[in-house]
Amino acid sequence: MPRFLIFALFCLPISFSCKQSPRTNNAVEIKIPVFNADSAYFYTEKQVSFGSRVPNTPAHDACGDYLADELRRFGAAVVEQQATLRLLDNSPIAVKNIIGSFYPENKNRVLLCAHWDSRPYADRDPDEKNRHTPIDGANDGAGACAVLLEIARHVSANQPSVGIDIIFFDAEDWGKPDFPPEDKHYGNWCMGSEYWAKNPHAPDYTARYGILLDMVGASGAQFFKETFSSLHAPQIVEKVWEAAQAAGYAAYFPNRTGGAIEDDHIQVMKHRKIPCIDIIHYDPDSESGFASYWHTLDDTMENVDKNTLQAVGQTVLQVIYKEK
Ligand code: AHN
Ligand code: ZN
Repeated sequence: MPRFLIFALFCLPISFSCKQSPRTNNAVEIKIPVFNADSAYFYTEKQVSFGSRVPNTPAHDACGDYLADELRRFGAAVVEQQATLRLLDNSPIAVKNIIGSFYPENKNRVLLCAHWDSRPYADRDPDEKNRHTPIDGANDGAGACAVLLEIARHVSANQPSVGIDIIFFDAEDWGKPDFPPEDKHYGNWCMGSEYWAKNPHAPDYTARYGILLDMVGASGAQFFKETFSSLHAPQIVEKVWEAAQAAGYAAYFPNRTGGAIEDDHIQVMKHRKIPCIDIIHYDPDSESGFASYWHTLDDTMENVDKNTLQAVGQTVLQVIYKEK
């Protein structure tokens, strides 16, 4: 047999196999971690166990220390941004935004955020005598922070292609109460995120995009496409709803329009110019739009469902581990 033929025969299978091998041969395929809802449920319970996390109370400060310590335990670089803000009666509230940065050397960043404070009054409670009592905020606050802590645990163990910043915003829930306020001892929504967005923990801080979680733990919750998110960050909305489908949670993320909610994502977009969406349990067809536990003494652990935490947590993991 001529030498060139032997050479050609020897090469053939190799050239075939080369053609068939994927182009991304040397790129490492990143596996999507499995979100653990038991762990998220535990982080929710832990926050609630401190008591209502209302600024200027010991429960608030103790829970803030817990959240910052957990982020540090997962290896994040943590900034505890403290500020004194003022209510309408000019009384001071000591607030703390808690920022945990993973892989700070990576310039391609994604911001994940939630508020960690709880509402100082159950102003939507059916029983009038409860309306001045602070809420547990198991869903309205704690559940979303818990999902982010569980994501932090995975991000620290398995490096995604993007760097991740997790921000727990304070003083989100000081909006004007539903009862006629005798005094002006209340503030605005989103006071902590407004402060951070105007005074970021790192000068000129930016990220490709942000995802805000708000009330992501209730049984039967569904997440509709929030209107400000769809208007100002439509690609991120699509990315997240497609990720939910890919993760098997399309039923939790229907292709439907929700309400237009003033929430922390507005501050992030307005003052930091980072497109940011809000994953929020809000149904425009229901009476208040929010679930019946909302801003009542019923916002307790009994209304937290591991399946909902799982759907949201796994969807967000799907999004960040699919990033290049
Ligand atoms: C408004 O009701 C305008 N925003 C509510 C945002 C919120 C309160 N999220 C949780 N608690
Ligand atoms: Zn609230």
